[in-house]
Amino acid sequence: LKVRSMLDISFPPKEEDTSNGVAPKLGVEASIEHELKYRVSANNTDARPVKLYQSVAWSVHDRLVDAFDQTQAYWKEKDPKHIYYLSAEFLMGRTLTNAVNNLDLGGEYAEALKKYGADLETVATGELDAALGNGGLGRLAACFLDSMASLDLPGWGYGIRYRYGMFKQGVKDGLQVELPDYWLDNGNPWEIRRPETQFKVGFYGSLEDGKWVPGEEVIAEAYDVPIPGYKTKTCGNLRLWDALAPEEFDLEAFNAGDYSKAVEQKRRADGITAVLYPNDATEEGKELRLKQQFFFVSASLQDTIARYLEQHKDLAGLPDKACFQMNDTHPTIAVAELMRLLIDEHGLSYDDAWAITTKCVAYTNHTVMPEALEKWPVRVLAKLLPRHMQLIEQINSNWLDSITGHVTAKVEAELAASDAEKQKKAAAAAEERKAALVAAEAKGEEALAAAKKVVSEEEAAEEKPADKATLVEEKLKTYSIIQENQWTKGEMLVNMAYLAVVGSFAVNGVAAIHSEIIKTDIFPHFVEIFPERFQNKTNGVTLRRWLAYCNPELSALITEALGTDEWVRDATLLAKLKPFAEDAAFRARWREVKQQKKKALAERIREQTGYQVSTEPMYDIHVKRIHEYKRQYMNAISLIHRYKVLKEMTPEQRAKAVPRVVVFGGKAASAYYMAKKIVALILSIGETVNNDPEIGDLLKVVFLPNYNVSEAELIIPAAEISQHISTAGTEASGTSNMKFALNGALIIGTLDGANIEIGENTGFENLFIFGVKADEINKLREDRKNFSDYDPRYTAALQMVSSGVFGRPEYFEDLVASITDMNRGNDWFLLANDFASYMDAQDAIDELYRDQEEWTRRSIIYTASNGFFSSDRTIDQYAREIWNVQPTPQP
Ligand code: B1N
Repeated sequence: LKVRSMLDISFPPKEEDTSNGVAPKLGVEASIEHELKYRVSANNTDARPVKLYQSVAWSVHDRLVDAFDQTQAYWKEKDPKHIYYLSAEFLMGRTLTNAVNNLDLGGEYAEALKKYGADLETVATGELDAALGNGGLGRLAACFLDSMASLDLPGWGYGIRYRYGMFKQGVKDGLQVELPDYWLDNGNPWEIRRPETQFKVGFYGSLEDGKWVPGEEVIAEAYDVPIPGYKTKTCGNLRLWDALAPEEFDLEAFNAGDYSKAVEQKRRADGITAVLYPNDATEEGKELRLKQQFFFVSASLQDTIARYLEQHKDLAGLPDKACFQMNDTHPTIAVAELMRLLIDEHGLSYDDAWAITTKCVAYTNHTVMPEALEKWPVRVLAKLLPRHMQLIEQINSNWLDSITGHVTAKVEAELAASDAEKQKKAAAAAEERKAALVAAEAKGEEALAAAKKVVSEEEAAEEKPADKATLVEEKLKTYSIIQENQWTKGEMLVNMAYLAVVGSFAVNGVAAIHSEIIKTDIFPHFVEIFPERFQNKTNGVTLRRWLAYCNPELSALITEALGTDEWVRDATLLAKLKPFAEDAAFRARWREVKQQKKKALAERIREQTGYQVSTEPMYDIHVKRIHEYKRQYMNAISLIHRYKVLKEMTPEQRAKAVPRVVVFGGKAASAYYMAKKIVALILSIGETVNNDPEIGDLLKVVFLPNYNVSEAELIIPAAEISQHISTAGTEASGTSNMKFALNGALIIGTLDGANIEIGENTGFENLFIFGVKADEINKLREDRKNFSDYDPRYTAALQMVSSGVFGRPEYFEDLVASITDMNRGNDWFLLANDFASYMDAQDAIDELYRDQEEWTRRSIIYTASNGFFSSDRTIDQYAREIWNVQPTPQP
């Protein structure tokens, strides 16, 4: 439904080939000048760096628009099947460097900027990060867009244009503070507003004669963000939706003199796209969040169907032209919304609509953490989306009907199997009872009476026949999309992951181990019904941003060694680097690059924290969202121990110690109590250790605030060791592990997520692997130890926290309790179990670092071994094995 009418203008016939803007006809230099003068009007100001950035960005923008228009026109003409990547998050970071280099204009822009005495790298820092995501899940979506365009795959991302992205993290009085991230502050040259593309999205209301009459409507308006592929003509699209109040309602209210009603509507619409929820691998269950989800899903599906119907009549053909990949459960309402659109708006039957939906929709699971598996109360869904709730009930009842036969057969088989067993047991029990009676009889009247009572109770219990119907009903409940809340009895919940599995033709996990765990622990009963639906697609990262552009020095070295830069497109070529690991001269140059990147990080640390760190020590990096399962806390405890050991050393011993700079970074969700305390603990340890004159350069503990994509681009190339130490079985994949490995950082990690596949590719002997395995976790959780059994180093370190060595002992009391007190967390993530082997791994790291030749050799092996983790490989697998979408490059 296009709600805005266009003025009736006839455009002149399109020119052949390029140029619908002015700037591309100008050379790069002239276009920057043009933008500086006219777009940002910098001539009479002291052309501040931000203005120069803006001009360069607008100049690049015009070139992007050309590529974008041509690609989209070509795809429209060829009409290939498209992939639509539905995601509540796209963590894009900065765009300038990526766009310039993907368009292969790096040389030209560098040349043009000389006139201003600037280089591209510096100009690029004028851009604010687009942080429309929390962490790995959102960044993965951004990497996927880059790979889709680079592989010439017809595809769009669909999401939300949040006006406030992920909060800015500051540090005040040793605590995290959250500041608003108004990323659109300087304007955004990378988006194109499309006021001509608007759709209505309804909420609330009621069903009248089976038809949904929404009680509130907002307008979704499109913004397009061109996504240039790497050295290809292809330019994909990320379409983000903004929410507007419907004008006709506004007008009505104004006319009726109801100003406050009009304002209220605007406020409600604004609220939908105002801010990204800052939760990573947790969910809050807020109604506004569901509103956001439905808002962008509905607009995206309406948009796709509208474009499909421009070129096709019969919606039965939709699955040949469109596939919707749901990035986690956040867009899962798509299953119900696609059904509604097909049935209510386009007149299809339920069965036809279901056949189409289940051929169009696929689902990626990103977590097994129970608190992140979305479950919406039926009450909330029925109020906000009454028609969708009705459809979900119908979907569920059809689903349960379809498997009743299977479940009944399963129950019968179980009954039969246990029957023989039971009979055996019953016979044995009867024997026992007989013997007991005989024995009791010998003891006298009183004992006999007591024994008879026990016998009759036992017999009664045993003879209760297993009621098949009840068993079937109980078992069916475990398959049901709608379930009772196990904590709040009586409250019914919609399990969005189950809805996703039932509605999708493919379900995948994001690393090999994770894809197994979802089959065995999360969806085992669904696997029984459709085993072929479950797949693995191991995550990947784009080598453009995460190696070529963030580490140009290392890239130049790789290109020189391989004699080509083709590895940027074909990451498997990195394997050819292996022999260079044996070349001492090459190793020296490799080390030089690392030193250079360490220097840049040291400079950043000084700027941001005031700490002066040397570039000589080992750079040990632990950056990712702060979460108990990721165990930054365990690292912190190990550092307390390290500090204690250093303090106790003689000067001679200290001279032999291996110095380290340990850098932490990561945001704690604003409502995540323990995570915020972990940040505070790290800050406090740094405060004590870094100011201890006895320690000097032997140990620095730095918390670098506001970890985000741009900081990561600076930090990762500087790392010598990186930490990925989640409790086995909890981190679905991890993606920074891949980035670190590709930049030649060694890994200390558990057998979790993609660490395992990195180990397989690199050779496990080259990683520092420690800790218990995923399949031991459940048992270990059951028999957690007493505090007194813990490793003495661990106990002593915690004692130091409690006794106030790092200040604020009361503040850290419940953090300590969470891993030592049976009733207050009880060490759910098993820090105590892994601590000793973690320390062994740390010792091995120190030992290896003494041998710089061997260390560098391994570093090169890491880069050479991990081309597999290019998101080009991941996307190629999605395209072939799930989407059935073909590369469609322009000639
Ligand atoms: O997705 C990444 C994985 O590499 C990480 O291991 C995984 O933790 C991450 C609710 C999430 N899983 N779930 C989320 C994010 C936001 C939210 O509101 C859950 N993020 C992940 C990419 O596969």
